[in-house]
Amino acid sequence: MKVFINKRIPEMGITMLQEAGLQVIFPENENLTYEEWLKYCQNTDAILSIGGDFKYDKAFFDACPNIKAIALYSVGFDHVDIKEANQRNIPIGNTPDVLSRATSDVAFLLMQSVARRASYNFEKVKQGNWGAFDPLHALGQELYGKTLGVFGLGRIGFQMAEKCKKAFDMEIIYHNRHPNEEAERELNATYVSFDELVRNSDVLSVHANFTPEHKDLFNQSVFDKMNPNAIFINTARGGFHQEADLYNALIDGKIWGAGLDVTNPEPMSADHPILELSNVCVLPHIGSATIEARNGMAQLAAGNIIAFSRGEEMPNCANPEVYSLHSS
Ligand code: 8YV
Repeated sequence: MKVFINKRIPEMGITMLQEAGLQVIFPENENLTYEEWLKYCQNTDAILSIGGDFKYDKAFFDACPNIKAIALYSVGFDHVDIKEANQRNIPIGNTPDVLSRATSDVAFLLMQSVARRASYNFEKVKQGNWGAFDPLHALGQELYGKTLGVFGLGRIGFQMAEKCKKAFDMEIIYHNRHPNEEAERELNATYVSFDELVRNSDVLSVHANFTPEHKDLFNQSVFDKMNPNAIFINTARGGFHQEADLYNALIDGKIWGAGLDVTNPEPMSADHPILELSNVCVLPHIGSATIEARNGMAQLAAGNIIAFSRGEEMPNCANPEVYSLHSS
């Protein structure tokens, strides 16, 4: 079975595939155009897919009828049309859990960085502008006892909430599709409506799976309702927030600050005005960028491909329903 991998991943994942007797194909250069990428995908049985630049949609599946399985090197699968994959009986693997710690660490890092204006102050030092001591300049805020609102309290949201609880004794409120009993029991988290989440959070951190109905959910009307001391954190997907509205909310003082590991679009343009603000920290989508998380992702993604090659169900599958849809 041929497996196309569009970028190098930690060696252990590649070794696993080779030891399982699979033929691994890498592109000649990793920055493929859509057309070049299609050519590779047309001549392969399975893809170990890194990054979300290209969509797995109807046009893709129509153009690549030989594809039988896709193992994503990500937990998010918003770039896959699951309905189309299901119709074609294509399992879509993903990499949950192994990156929850690393991604929630970045949410926690952004929260503190914004609260203490760390990026702004670091920039000043780099520019030779340390400045004289000023009791009133660029003051931060403390997080002790404040309220963390989690939008999407699943695996990553739980770990962010746990860190905030342990470090700053923060109150945890959350909004989800379903109540999270573990978080209520262990973190004393309280389920609230979306409106209450928006109005009552001192820090509002987004951790949900991105779906089309979430597009621009955090927009002007939401920022207008937020507490003017609130910090907005997004480590999930840039599509959750309306970036121009976020910028306006920041300069109009509707919210206090924002920390983003994801932007809309990515990469964010270097001359984006949001980067000029002292109450913002932007990172280039590094949520899972630790040795530990990336090794774990390599193992899960390779494990998914190997399971598929043996006729087994992928152990980590974004569309497990695919296994029952066509079975009778
Ligand atoms: C990846 C991610 O770095 O897992 C996800 O959903 O966003 C990140 O871990 C990115 O998707 C590259 O594949």
